[in-house]
Amino acid sequence: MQPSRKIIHCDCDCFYASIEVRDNPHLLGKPIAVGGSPNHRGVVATCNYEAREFGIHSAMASATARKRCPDLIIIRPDMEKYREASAQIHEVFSRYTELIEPLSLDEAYLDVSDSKHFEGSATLIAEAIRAEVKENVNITISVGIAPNKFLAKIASDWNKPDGVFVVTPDQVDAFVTALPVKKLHGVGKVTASKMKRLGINTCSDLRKLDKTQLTNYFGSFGERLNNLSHGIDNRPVKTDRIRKSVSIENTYSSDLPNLERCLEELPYLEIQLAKRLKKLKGKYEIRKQFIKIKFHDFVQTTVEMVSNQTGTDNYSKLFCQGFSRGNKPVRLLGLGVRLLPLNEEKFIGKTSAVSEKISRSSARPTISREELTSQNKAAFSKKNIDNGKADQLKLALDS
Ligand code: DCP
Ligand code: MG
Repeated sequence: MQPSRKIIHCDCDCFYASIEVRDNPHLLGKPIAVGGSPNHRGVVATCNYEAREFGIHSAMASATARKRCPDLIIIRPDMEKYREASAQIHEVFSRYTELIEPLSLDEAYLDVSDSKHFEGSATLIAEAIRAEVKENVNITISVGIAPNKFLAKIASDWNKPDGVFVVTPDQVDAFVTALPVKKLHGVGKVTASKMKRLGINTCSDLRKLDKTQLTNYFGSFGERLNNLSHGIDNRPVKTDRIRKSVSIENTYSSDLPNLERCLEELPYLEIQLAKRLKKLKGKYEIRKQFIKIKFHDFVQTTVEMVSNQTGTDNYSKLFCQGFSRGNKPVRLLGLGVRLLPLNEEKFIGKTSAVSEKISRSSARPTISREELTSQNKAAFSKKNIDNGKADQLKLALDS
């Protein structure tokens, strides 16, 4: 039998909002959100726990958030600041192990099974990380400690904010038995309500079904459900990450009335995409190009084509095709590429966490272009991509 692993999942509490409160102490105790303006179809990126009391959450329209809490203070994101804090946090992690799988700016898995710190006590390592993050970055971070990633992630959420929760190997069985199925990664609203109809509310209910029954009900997810319901998750902490796609999207504060206006937006979107792709240069090859259109009535469509490079002509064609499916005003446009790692062998069997990350990043809110300051507008030139000024663009459009 393999020795039990020690996995820590670290996740900062209301990350962007914590940084804003840290830097503006007069905000302490008040409900705040970080996101776009309610007058420009902005979206909440996150909010502090005071605001969560009003039912506000990430990805909610800022206008709805303001309705739920008229005193809500909405702050525009400052990505530079969050990136800097993120680098400091990840630096703290790296003092305790080399086996780190970063999931986002504020979140990572650490495998400390072989760490020499604190005589290998994962609990003491986690406490030291929390203390150092508080000391160096002046925000709180919650941690979960467990023998695998799935349980560590649930555990970090268990006592949030500023919390710690440990699931020791001996406790796994009891912990999982009582766990509501909606806590399982991959069980979204649709699967959860299907399970409810079947009388499955906890992992203990799931365990009553055998693998075949689970596969009959839930397809290829059935086998994983069977493992999770027994507390089994053998996924390693992966220090190499692969991306399957890169994309950017923009929500417009007033609808784009026709195809011509959509095509006019294409160069701006391409600049942002190019900036993201530049970071991945040499690691991936482009497999496909795709576009996304969300019409004013929220009906959305994506169109893709096989291509090994990005090209305005291709994107124009895709926009024409996508637009013709609705022929109505457009509220959101997106551009992207699907990728293949150049050194594929290195990544074999390492794809699941990436889809996790991608689904998360696609939920990120966009801020309308009309909210750009004139300074930001100046960053809209291909030249500026190379001298770094396009960061302002990203901040304004894609925070
Ligand atoms: N984020 C975003 N859009 C989303 C979700 C998150 O822009 N739909 C950003 C803002 C968050 C940060 O990513 O501060 C980290 O995301 P988390 O899911 O970890 O959320 P928080 O750290 O804000 O809150 P929690 O305390 O629940 O972890
Ligand atoms: Mg967080």
